[in-house]
Amino acid sequence: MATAQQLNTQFGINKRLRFSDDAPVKGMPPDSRPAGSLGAASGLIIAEIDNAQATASLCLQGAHLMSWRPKNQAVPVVWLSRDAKLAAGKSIRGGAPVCWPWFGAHAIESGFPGHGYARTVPWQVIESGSEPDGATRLTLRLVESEKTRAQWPHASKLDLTVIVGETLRMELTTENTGATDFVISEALHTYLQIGDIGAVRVTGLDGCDYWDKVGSSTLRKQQRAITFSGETDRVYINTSAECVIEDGKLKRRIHVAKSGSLSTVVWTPWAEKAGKMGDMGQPEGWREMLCVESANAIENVVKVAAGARHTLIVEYRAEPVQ
Ligand code: TA6
Repeated sequence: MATAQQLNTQFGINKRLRFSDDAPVKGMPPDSRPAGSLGAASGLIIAEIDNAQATASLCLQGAHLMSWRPKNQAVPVVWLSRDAKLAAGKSIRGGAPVCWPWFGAHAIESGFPGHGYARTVPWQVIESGSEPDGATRLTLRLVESEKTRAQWPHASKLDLTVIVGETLRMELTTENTGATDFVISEALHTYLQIGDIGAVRVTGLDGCDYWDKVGSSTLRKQQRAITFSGETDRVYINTSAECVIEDGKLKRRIHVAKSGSLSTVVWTPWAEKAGKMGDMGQPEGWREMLCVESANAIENVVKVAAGARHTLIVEYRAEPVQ
């Protein structure tokens, strides 16, 4: 794998895109760096983006965007747990984990990692650049190995392009490079930062069917906006709708617009589950995050024909509310 110095030579963009193995997480208060974020200790490399419009950080393992803060926002839009840990082969709590080539538990192998392996294996940088509007673009590709092929015996490529500016755009492209069709489920499992879970509502999914995963999985229909008063774990199906998180405490709206995705997952663990997870940040970090995930899951799995490509795209935008 390339070193930070080699990556800076090949893909760095002045001060706007730098690679390091010991980077503070941009957009997060200094005292909230993820535990173990001394990359040198973990051996992980982090890309830091700092342009006129925004700051962001991304761990090359998992192509895991960890934070994003537009410079017109005092508070980051993508949440990272204060207890997030950087460690080889381990998922990072917060940011935008890539769930692929399956979402949730593996359909057959209970020993395979939940949400697939993409978020815990090395990815390599394949391209970087600046957009005409000044946003910073970075594209990474999952590095296959015997381990990945043991869990996913299909010839494929997986690329993630992130475009960091006043909006955050993420494009996850699956290419079937083999001779037989395959089926994936997937998600950009993004943790968004909110003022307090009791002061937000999510609009855009009114009338949509969803699988309620709290307790036994039950099919229900959404009535009006989503508000939160307990553990909420829902997979909305057959919807390409844009969602809006309306944050009454931070006085902002976060727009989540997507294409190539027919499922939207809405999740908060609430107190008891958060306490068991142990890395949601003390004392009540879970109250300051809400997952709105752009996915293809359950009824919406995707068949990628031999030689074909499929791209899931999501764009986040934050705006103040008067
Ligand atoms: O997307 C919601 C969910 O599937 C929840 O059921 C919960 O398990 C969450 O993902 C977190 O999963 P993780 O493997 O990142 O701890």
